[in-house]
Amino acid sequence: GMKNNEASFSSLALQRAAVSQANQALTEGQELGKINLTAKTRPAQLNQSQTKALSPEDGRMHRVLRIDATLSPRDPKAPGQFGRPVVVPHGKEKEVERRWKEGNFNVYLSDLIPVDRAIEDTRPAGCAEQLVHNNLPTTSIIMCFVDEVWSTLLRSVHSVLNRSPPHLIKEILLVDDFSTKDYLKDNLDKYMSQFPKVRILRLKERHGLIRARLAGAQKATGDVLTFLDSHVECNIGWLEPLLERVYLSRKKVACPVIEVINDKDMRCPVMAGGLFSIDKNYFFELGTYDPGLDVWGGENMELSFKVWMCGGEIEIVPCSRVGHIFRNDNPYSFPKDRMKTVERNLGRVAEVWLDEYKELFYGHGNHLIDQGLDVGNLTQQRELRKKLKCKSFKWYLENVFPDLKAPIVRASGVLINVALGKCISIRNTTAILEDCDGSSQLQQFNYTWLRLIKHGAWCLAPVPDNGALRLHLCDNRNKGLRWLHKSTSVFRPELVNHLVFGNYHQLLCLEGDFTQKTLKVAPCDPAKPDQKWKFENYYED
Ligand code: LR7
Ligand code: MN
Repeated sequence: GMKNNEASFSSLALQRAAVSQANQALTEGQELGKINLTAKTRPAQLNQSQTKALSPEDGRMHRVLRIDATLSPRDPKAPGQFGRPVVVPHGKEKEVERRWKEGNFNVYLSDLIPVDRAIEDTRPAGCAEQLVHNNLPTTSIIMCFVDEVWSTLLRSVHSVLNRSPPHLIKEILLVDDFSTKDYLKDNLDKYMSQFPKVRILRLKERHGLIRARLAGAQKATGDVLTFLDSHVECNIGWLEPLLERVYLSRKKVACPVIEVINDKDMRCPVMAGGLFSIDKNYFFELGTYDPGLDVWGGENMELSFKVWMCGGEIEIVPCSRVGHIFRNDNPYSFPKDRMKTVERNLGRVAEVWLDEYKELFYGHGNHLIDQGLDVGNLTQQRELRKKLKCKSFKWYLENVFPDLKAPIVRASGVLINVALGKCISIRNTTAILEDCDGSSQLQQFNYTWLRLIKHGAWCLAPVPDNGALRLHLCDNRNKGLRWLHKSTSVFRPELVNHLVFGNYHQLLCLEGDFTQKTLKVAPCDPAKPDQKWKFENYYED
C-alpha cells in the first residue's frame, strides 16, 4: 500500500518499471537463468564459464528441491488448497467485515485455510530441472512483524520450513516489533518451540520495519540474509535460485518474483516487488539500511540505489516465487503521521542519492516549494557514499534504467482558460490571451515535472511586483518559475485546474481577462471561473 500517497509516486514509478521489465522478460520467454531484469546494458547473468560450471557431471550440483510435503496436503478438501480462491460461506459476511480490520485483508478466510496448505507450482517451465551448487551458503530468514494475524504468520513460517532444503536454513528469526496482541506472546513461543530453527526476537519498543530488520540482521548467524514479510507463502524451490545467485556473485541481491495473494479471496496471479536475499557481509559493507529511516517506506529505494550505484546488482529470479498478501492500507498504526513518515524517508534517500535529480522528487509532490522538510542528519550517509566510491544517479539512470521514461512532461499543447475558452499566446517577451489556434506555435506549452510552464527555452512567470506575466529563461533550479497545476487532486480539490504560484502563505493564481487580453496572478479564489486552466493533453493524474 502506498497507493494514496503522492509522495511515493517516483519510487512507485521505479518499482513499476522494474515489475513491467520482469513481466516482459518472462513473456518474451528468454532463457531461464539468463534474464537480467534490471540491467539491460549488463552482460547476461551466466557467462560461459559459469554455464560450464552448471554441468551436472561435475558432481557439485544438485537439483532444486522437488519433493514438497504440502503437494499432498493432509486435508485435500480444506479451503484454499492449491491456492484456489476461497468463497465466504453464506451468513458469514458480517464476521468477515468485522475481522477484516485485524489485518486489512480477509482474516476470516485466512483462518479457514490450513497453515500448511498446498499451493500451485507457479514457476515457469524448466525451473524444476535447474541445477544449483551443493555448497550453497546458508541463510538466516529475517521476518519482522507487528501485530501480524496469527494464521498468516504461521503460514509464512510453515511455507519456509516446508519448501526450503533444511540444510540451507540456518535459522528463522522472527523479530517482534513490539506487538500488542496477546496471541503473539505466550502462544507464539509455545507454537514455535516445535521448530528448533525458529528464534523469536522481541523488541522492547517499536522500531519500525527498517530498524526491526536491522535488529534481526545483527543477530543473524547465516551467511546470507533473506528478508521476508510476515504474510507470505514461499513456493517450491524458492530459495535455491536466490542463494545460487548470491553464491555466484556476492554483490548480487536476489529477489523472488512476488505473487499477489489477493486480500479478498487469497488467490495468486503474478506480480513483482521487494523481498530479497543478500550476502550478510556485503549488507554490512553497504552500511545496511540507513538506520535514520523511520517505521516504513523508502528503505527499498535506498538499498536499491546503494547496491547499483556502489558496484552491486539486483536480480529478480523468475524461478523463485513467493506469494505476498497485498493490502490497501497498513493494519498497524504509525508512531507519527504515515504520509509525513514516508515523505521524510524518501526525502532522506533523495538528499543522499539523487544528486541533481532530487528536484524531480520534490517537484512531483504536492508542495509548491519544498517546505523545509526536516530529514535529519545526513553526514554519515553522505560519507558512506563517498567511502564506497559510488557512482552518480545520472549513471544509474543511464545504465540501470535506460528504459525508464521519466515523465518529464506532464501536460502539453494549448493552455486554455476554461471559463473564457481562450488560449495563452506568446507576444515578444510576454504572454496574452487570444482565440485558440491549435496549429499556432505561439500557443504551445509544456507543463513539466519540475512544474515549469515552458515554451521552448522560455518559461511563464509573474513579474514579482505587479503580477503581470512575462517570459523568463527557464532554469530547473529556479523555484520562482514553478506553478502547481493538477487536473485532479484528492489533497486540494478546490485548486483543481488552477495554476498556482507562490507558497502556502500566499497562494496566487493565474487569471485571464479577455476584454484586456491580459494575464496576471491574483489571490486564489476557487469560486472564480476565470482562474481555471486546462492543457490540451495530460500524461498523468
Ligand atoms: O512498524 C512496522 N514494523 C514491522 O515489523 C511496520 C511493519 N512491520 C512489518 C510488517 O508486519 C510486515 O511483515 O514489516 C513487514 C512489511 O510491512 P507491510 O507488509 O505492512 O508493508 P508492505 O507489504 O506494504 O511492504 C512494501 O513496502 C515496504 C515499505 O517499507 C517495504 O519496502 C516492503 O518491501 C514492500 N513490499 C513489497 O515491495 C512487496 C510488493 C508491495 C508493493 C508495491
Ligand atoms: Mn507486506
